[in-house]
Amino acid sequence: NDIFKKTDFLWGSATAAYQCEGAWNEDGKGLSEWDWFNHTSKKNINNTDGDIAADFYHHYKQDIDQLVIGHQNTYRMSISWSRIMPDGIGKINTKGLHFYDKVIDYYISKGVEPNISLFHYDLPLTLSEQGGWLNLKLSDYFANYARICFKHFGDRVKLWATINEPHYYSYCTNIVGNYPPSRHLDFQSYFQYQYNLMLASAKAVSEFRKLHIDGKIGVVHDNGNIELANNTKEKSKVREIADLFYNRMILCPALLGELPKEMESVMKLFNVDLYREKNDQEIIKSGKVDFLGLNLYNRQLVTDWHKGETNVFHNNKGEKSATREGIRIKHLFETAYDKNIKRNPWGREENPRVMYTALKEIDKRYQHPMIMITENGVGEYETPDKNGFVEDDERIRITNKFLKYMLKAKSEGVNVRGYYHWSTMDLYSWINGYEKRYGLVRVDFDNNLKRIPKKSFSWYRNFIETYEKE
Ligand code: BGP
Repeated sequence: NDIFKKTDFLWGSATAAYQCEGAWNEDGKGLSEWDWFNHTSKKNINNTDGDIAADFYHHYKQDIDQLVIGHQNTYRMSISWSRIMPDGIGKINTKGLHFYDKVIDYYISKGVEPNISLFHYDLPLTLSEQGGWLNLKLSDYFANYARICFKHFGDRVKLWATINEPHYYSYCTNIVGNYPPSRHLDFQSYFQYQYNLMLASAKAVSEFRKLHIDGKIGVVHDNGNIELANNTKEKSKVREIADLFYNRMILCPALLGELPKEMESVMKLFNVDLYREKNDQEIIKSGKVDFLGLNLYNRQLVTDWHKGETNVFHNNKGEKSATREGIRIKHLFETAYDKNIKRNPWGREENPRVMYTALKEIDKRYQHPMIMITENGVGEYETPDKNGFVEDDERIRITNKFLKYMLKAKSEGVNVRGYYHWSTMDLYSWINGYEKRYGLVRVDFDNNLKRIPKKSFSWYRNFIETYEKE
């Protein structure tokens, strides 16, 4: 496996299929849960969809060429399950396979290392109608789809991830309700989803091992640690519950091959009874990953529950009035509000130091795993000048801090081997459609999807160059 033969560190950027591809019904693609949600559901408050998005489906050469100009040597993307298997099981769509063949071959020909996630939220609609990730058969269906991808692309792709953010995906689907099929404060489904997703991940990892693919496979988690507010009284109780709530349903199976020891006792507090099967533990044991992908955006600051009913605070719109983002869980814990920290319009803390604290903590507690920062970035409302150029100084300022903290952790021995900026170009944001921008390259959605590199694009290129010279 020669991923690190040419370089000791991978520098790139990331996208996900639904958010950038468009071509939602082209060349035999089946519908995904997000197609349904954005076309039909009244619970979609974005009032837009990914039908065209950045139209990567027809612009991939241009986007990859641009990435190469930016000195990026890797690109993270996801495969749309319903493009490969329109119903999630059964018939294979060869045109779907062919599209990804073209993309993968193109960037390999340019010296860019593909990093492929098998699942980034866009569940085939047919499977969603059968109960989605609550259906116990899903993990087998996923393993089957994964095997097809490994067999087809495994001769070229050396970096794989099973599932993107099983925790956050479940949080949005089952607690907030802004992802399909929109359940609200449903803790039973929240934990069952994570459990089933990790079972699916483990089964896919086993398939990967059976096929002796010459590569590495990981799972992608969001954020990774929690911090306690200073005035927290019941420190160990809050820490244990919140860490299980946010992280350990994912990190323990992925990195230790076991379920969290405190799982049973914490589940009781939530009045949750997980459906499990006899040999699950064996499956999880054989599903340990080679690396952890970490999507790092913000800190989870928690404290004791004070008063009030269970509630979730989530600001999809990015309204300035947002004061907090997070959750209150009666009798257990709540997210804390730190007045001294700047927030973005979505109410999230701007706190790049979490890059250091999360990396150090995961390194210490989970046996020094190999880690890739699979996403990190800054969402903004942006106004270009008359030439379409965006001077995104805020993005540069904040990302620079994130990167410095990452390199500090690396210099102290954390085995972090890659960084992917979110996102390669502007694309669809799950929570704010096309208003919330993350790209290093602007996409003009009103003018032929024209691509114009932002100030951050050249800044990132220089950062990579300087790192490589040192
Ligand atoms: C992560 C997702 C990405 C991306 C990013 C930004 O959770 O993996 O797909 O969207 O967050 O989030 P948002 O667009 O909701 O601001």
